[in-house]
Amino acid sequence: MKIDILSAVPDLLSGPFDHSILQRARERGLLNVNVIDLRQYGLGKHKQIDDYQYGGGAGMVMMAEPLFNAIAELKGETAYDEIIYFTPDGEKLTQSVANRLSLCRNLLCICGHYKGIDQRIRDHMVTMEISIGDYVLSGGELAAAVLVDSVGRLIPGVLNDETSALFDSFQDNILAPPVYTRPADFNGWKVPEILLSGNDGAIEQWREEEAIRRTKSRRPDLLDKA
Ligand code: 6GU
Repeated sequence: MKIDILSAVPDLLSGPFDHSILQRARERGLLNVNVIDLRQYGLGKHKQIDDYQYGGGAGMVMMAEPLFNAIAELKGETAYDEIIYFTPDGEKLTQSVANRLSLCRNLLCICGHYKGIDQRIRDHMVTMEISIGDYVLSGGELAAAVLVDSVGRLIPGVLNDETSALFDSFQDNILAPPVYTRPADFNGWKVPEILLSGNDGAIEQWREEEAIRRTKSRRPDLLDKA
């Protein structure tokens, strides 16, 4: 999968994809992330990309023309499955949205700043609008990083048996059970006896019970969907 990210602050995206699972995905050629600097498409000698909003009000709006030119050029090179704009009024990013996007070939992500982007770009060029939660970020870059991480790890071939997504929290709307590693006694804090028993059936049953208990107490809203 290729994910292109159009941003006025590309530096914000220089670190997050260089580690762990996403790094492996990139090394294996399964994920290719490109950050494109919107400023290249800025207008005039100052490479202007934002302007005051019509009707008055505080805050700058990202102009249609630089965005249009950037998106048009990128679309000339790549057939995108979705052109995604990150905005607090978008569709909430859930595991099911991530699952769906992980099957795409090419995505273009547009990161807004200031008061957002000119509505005409949203109306005519964007195909999907995503929010990562009910709070306000100062720009779409961190949301794009969240999307690349949540989607990238689901690309077929990225995870192996050990890191399989099948047992993730949310994959079936049940939270994951608690996990432990050595030592079995740390500071007198003990690992549940059952996990040391070697009884695979009993362990599996314990994990299921704990997962459901955790979901009931922390996220009862999920159980209605499970
Ligand atoms: Cl996707 N963008 C911005 N700017 N703020 C957000 C968001 C996105 N999701 C939640 N808050």
